[in-house]
Amino acid sequence: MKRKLVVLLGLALCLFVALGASAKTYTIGFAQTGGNEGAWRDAETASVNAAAKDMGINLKFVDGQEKQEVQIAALRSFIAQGVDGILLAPVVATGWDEVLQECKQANIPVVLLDRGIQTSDDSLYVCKITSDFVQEGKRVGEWLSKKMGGKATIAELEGTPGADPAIMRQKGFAEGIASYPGMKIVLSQTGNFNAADGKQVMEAFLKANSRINAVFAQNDDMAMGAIQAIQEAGKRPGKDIVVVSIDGTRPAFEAMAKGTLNAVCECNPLLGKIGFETLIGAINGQTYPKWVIQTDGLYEASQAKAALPTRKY
Ligand code: GZL
Ligand code: ZN
Repeated sequence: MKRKLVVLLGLALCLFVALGASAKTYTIGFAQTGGNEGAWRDAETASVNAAAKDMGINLKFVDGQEKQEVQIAALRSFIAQGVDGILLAPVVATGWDEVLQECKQANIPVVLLDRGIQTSDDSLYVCKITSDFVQEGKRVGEWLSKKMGGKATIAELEGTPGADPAIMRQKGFAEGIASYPGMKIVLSQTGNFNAADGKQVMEAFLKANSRINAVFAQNDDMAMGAIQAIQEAGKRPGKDIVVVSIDGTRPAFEAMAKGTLNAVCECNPLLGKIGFETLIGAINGQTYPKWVIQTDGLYEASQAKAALPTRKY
């Protein structure tokens, strides 16, 4: 009899805890990089919105306009509103310590979504959820080296200056081509991770050096701009000039199917669910490894048609 009572009480307690946990509506602030970036960023924002809806989360979204000061102001407004947790997609890697200290003092956990930061104090954030950007750059660098037979005149389109993926992809690509002395980067400049700037910079590159026969774009949007610039200059992207990039968005797969883009390394933008789950875990006292790595595949043009129907972004 006594044992039965204990079991019943135990069950009741479990039910109470379960109901309590599921009944809680979390208010989460999301400081997105924002601005005029393209397909990848849109896919990530859509993923966060869909997950918030699915999971019954009260989401406060701020478009950071690609400015760190706007994102810092967003974090401070999230603190003032008393949110339960924060997702931050840091537009640049440095300069976050002060505001993250304020979040910590307010007991609001912060999960870094899709980009890391540079700080001497790891305790200022729960973890970063990103792909391995060095690896991405390295893989396309190696692929390009093989494709070009170890010899190419390369133009590089860099991402937003100071952004974690821009820094790391540049490093990785350099590693990927390092063992091929004939692979030479002759021009490298930022296209700010967007198509319009990518196009403009590529136009200037083509005027500056007529021997460019390979382009490494640090994201798909800039690659799309570069492809347009190459076509307008009367050359064939994918043939006269080999183009590789990173992200694996639908426009990139469509370009590969057409043969204007040669290869792409994926970078998963569907981070909404894992972002919220991690944050809610942290709110409830769970700890995580500092880097929750997303794994990516490398695709070349010949695989694009078959892959297109199942692409999720
Ligand atoms: C990757 C991310 C990058 C994408 C770009 O996690 O931060 O930023 O590759 C985006 O397309 O601008
Ligand atoms: Zn983009």
